[in-house]
Amino acid sequence: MNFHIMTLFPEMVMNALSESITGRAITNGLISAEAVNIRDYANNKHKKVDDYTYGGGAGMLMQADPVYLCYEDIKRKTACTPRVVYLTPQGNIFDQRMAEEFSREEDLILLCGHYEGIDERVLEEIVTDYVSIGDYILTGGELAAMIVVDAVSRLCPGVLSNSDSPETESFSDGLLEYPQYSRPEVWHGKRVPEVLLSGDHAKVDAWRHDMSLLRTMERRFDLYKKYVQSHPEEFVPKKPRRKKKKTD
Ligand code: 6GU
Repeated sequence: MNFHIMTLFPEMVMNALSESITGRAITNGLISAEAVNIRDYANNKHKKVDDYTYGGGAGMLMQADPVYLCYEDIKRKTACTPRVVYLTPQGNIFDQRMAEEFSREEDLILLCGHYEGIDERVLEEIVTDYVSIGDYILTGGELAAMIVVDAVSRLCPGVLSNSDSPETESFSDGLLEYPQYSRPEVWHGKRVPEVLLSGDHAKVDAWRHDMSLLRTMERRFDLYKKYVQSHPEEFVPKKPRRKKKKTD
């Protein structure tokens, strides 16, 4: 999968992506990431890419032409016309389902805005997806783009080792992860739960599932409700036991 990030701060993006798991995936050729500097497409000697907004008001706007020329240049390198994700607080909220959908693309363009935004006319022509990472305002789209690239790349084949395959984690089944423990067996007087030392894999799996359910109920009741609705068979009430009659 190839990520193309359109930005005024290419170093910020590349520095983050070249570390850790995404960095290893790039080195191993499992994904590629290029940050393309929109400023390189400014057609004036001062490399200016922003201007005042028509109608007045505070702030500057990124102009249409540099963004468009940058997009056209990226498109020359891709086989098909890629989706263009514009990172904006006005977008659909990014979630695991969206990450899975993006991970099926060959190329993905991420467009990062700055200042007060981007001229609407170029957005109309090139953007296919408006995406937000949550209900708060960032200074620019770069951090949001890095989050999208991170979440999508870990779903690409080979990026994670088998032992931490994405299917066994939070959200793959709509539940939060169960608590985990490593050595030592006792730390600050706290023992590792006995069942995890039992060697009984069925029991361990059942315990982990119960803990996932409990944790999801306590911490994310919205996700818990969804899970109960989509797994009704798990919540069939047991036949009530007949009450013993009091004899005295
Ligand atoms: Cl995608 N961009 C900006 N600037 N702020 C945000 C955001 C994106 N998502 C949440 N807040």
